[in-house]
Amino acid sequence: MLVDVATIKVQAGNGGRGIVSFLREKGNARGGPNGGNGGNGGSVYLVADHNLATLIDFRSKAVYKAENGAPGQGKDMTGIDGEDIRIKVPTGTLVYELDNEEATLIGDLVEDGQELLVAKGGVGGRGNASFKSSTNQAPRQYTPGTPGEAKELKLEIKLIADIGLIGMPNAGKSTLLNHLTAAKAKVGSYPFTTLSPNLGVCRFVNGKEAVIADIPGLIEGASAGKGLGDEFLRHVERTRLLVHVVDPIPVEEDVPFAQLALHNYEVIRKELEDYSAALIDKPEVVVVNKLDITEVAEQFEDIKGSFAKKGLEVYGISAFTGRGVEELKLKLMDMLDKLPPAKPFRTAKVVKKIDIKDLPNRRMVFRIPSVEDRPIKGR
Ligand SMILES: Nc1nc2c(ncn2[C@@H]2O[C@H](COP(=O)(O)OP(=O)(O)OP(=O)(O)O)[C@@H](O)[C@H]2O)c(=O)[nH]1
Ligand SMILES: [Mg+2]
Repeated sequence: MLVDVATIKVQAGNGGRGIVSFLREKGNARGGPNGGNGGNGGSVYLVADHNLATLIDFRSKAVYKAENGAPGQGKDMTGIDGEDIRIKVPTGTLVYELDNEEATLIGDLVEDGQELLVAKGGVGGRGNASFKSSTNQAPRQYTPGTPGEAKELKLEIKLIADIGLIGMPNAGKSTLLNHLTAAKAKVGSYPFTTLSPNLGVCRFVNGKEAVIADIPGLIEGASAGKGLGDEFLRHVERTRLLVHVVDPIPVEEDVPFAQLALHNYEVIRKELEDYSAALIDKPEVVVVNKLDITEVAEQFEDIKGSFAKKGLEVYGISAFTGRGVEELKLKLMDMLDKLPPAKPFRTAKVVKKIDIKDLPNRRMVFRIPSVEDRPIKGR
């Protein structure tokens, strides 16, 4: 089964502390302050990679930690920055921050190589050298680094495709995908052959291409968990249009094809509606499949008529022989041309990397007492 949801923890590195140090060399007993600043902690980024298709790797590892910044050193040396880590996720991953059961969408990695900063590394503290001023020639102050951010994230893949194929099991969705694209999706004469989404690329006569997603079949009650449930619908949420594949062949002999086809269509529409308002409003092309079967061909005019009464246009095809598929392709090409491009749910922003100048709050300044400051014991 496709693993398309995962929960992970990310922990950025802490900033290293600044240190207190003075120049000590022969002939210069009271050298100036030279305690360096701490290094910045490493940050955690997510990076979209189209080579990945699932979130299965996230099941075995739960916490992703970036390195801490090193403390500052004498001789004005800044501590070494902790290394950032970049975690690869499939393109099409939505990232939610979890906080007390609440999930807030913080990014949507829709393009290959897109990066999202998910946990910012802590800032290194200030060494005493940075506190030197005309009035404070021998500062003994330093600041600790700030802690790195820690977050719990929910990752969720929503495939990025132009067209989604939906319909009941056995309607011929995978057969149609294979006909329209070079995909080799499994086809079977039994329901629920497809267990996880298949993708293919269709090339149109105008030279443009469209990504088509074929998802597992839906049945009545899918929104209540029947069959394989309706969670796969998330993979057609981003599509620009749906192709609803209708199987007109009745299981019971005496039901007229036309009546059954429309009934099946409406059952699926109800499931889409229960899933989300956005899906029911998506542009749709209705396709009646299996026109190579004599009875279907004979009753196609009736089928068309029953849909027309509801104001719906249908395309008759045989995904098996390819009949009507070229016309369908032209229709899809035309519709896609008029539809806006797929939009991400939220643009992933890469927050600027941290800078040592983002100095920590003044109140965090610590001071190492000098020898003179220390109370003298026993007096
Ligand atoms: N005669 C005929 N059979 C077809 C046609 N299209 C598909 N089939 C057959 O119908 C059965 C189901 O096809 P699939 O493509 O696996 O159907 P599906 O909609 O992907 O089914 P699920 O993955 O189970 O949801 C297979 O036996 C196909 O060979 C067609 O145009 N004509
Ligand atoms: Mg299938």
